[in-house]
Amino acid sequence: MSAPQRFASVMRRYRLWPGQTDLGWIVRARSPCLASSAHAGGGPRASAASDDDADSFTVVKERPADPQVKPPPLFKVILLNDDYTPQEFVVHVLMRFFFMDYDKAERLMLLVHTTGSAVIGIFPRDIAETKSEQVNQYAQEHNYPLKSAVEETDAD
Ligand code: TYC
Repeated sequence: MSAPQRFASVMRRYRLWPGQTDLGWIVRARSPCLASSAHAGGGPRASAASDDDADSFTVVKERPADPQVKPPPLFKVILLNDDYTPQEFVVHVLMRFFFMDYDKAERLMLLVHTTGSAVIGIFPRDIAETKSEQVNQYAQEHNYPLKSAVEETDAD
């Protein structure tokens, strides 16, 4: 018996079929070409799987994505303008802590300078808080009043 035929017979014996929902789990063959042959009761021999390829017969039960589980919330790091921090220092901070190239850092610095504030990055909470803290501490160490803040993004 070929690998696809043996797979089809296992699937029939246990009354499994590809995509079957079984107590909230989805039954799937690991090899897609074997999975499709299960319906046909054999079908063409899978070219990629040999007869003694044990993996050919692995039936994977996947738990479907739980619609109740939301992705983790994201947080904005917002840079605030002030009248004293030198522009070049702000550019340097954006390059150092946010890995921006010079042009992007300069553009964002000018946006903050002209509008009062701008989002300079969006991250999971702990990363956003760490980056904001790094900016504020680094500015303080250099005796500049530069400040950043963290704000949750709108959840939609
Ligand atoms: N407004 C500052 C100046 O003119 C420059 C500056 C830009 C400061 C952005 C803070 O987040 C800032 N020197």
